[in-house]
Amino acid sequence: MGVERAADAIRSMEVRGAGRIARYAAEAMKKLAQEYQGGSLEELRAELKSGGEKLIESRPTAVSLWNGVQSVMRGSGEASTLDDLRNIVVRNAEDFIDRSNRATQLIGQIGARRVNDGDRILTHCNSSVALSVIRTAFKEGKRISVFATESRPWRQGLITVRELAEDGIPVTMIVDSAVRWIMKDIDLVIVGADTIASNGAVINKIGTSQIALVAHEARVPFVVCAETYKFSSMTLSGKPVKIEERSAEEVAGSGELPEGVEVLNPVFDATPPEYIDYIVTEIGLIPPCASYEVIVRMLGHEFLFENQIE
Ligand code: RUB
Repeated sequence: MGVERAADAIRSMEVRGAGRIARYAAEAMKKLAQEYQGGSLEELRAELKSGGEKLIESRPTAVSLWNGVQSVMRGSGEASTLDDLRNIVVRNAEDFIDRSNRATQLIGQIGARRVNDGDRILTHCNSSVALSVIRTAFKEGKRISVFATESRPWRQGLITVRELAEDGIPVTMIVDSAVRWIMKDIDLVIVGADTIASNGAVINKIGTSQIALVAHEARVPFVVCAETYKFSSMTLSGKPVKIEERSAEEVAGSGELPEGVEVLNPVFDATPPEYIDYIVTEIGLIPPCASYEVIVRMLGHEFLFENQIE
């Protein structure tokens, strides 16, 4: 798997979901370092830099990708030999992947404590960490059931219902527009995140903010599950989160629309912090207003400002 191929797989959504793409990018950087045939430290450094940039550009919204690549490259500037650089990159990539997998498990355990026996849970799109909470609660013997949105246009809801059904978890699929209708029967909403801004706003699959609004109206707790590498230090240094727009063909096939009709296909939206009850991370359950603290504690001021202010 070359870096170009890995970036294509992420762009085309062959590999998708903020956590998965970050681990996949880390693996691609590791392979690049391991398979480099040349003998020049500077050449490998340049290849890693351009490879990392290609991976980051492949999906512009998920900061997990940026944080994943940064984690792989951390300390690489100090390498004085080719072997040093290779070892740093390989070790960092393996650490990042391990940390990410471990975080998914921990979030499951922490989040499951807030799931009650008999809860009817609504989830949106397909989030591995949100599903980790649901699976853990189910394994603990809680008799839960899940409502999963279809998540047009890409229909990630089909992946969610398949995964839950395979685990024997009772699951019902609904169309996205049925969310307000079903909310009266829901006890808890659990979703994932692609990016969390320093003010606690959560960027996740398009439609998440509507669900949060409806949950707020119905007084149903709205919970976000996210590893700490989904928090964006870039938002702290003032950079807005770019919302990815994908092609019109994902919404309507060719010939389905009259001539001249345009299609807008934004694939993520931002849920304001006031609609979020809490965020489940691997370092604990936090209120959205603690996002600033998470960013600073995980990455540190020096890292933030040395790397992000040009
Ligand atoms: C996936 C999506 C998921 C987050 C979190 O969008 O919005 O909720 O990425 O997923 P897409 P995870 O299908 O466009 O990538 O918890 O698995 O990281």
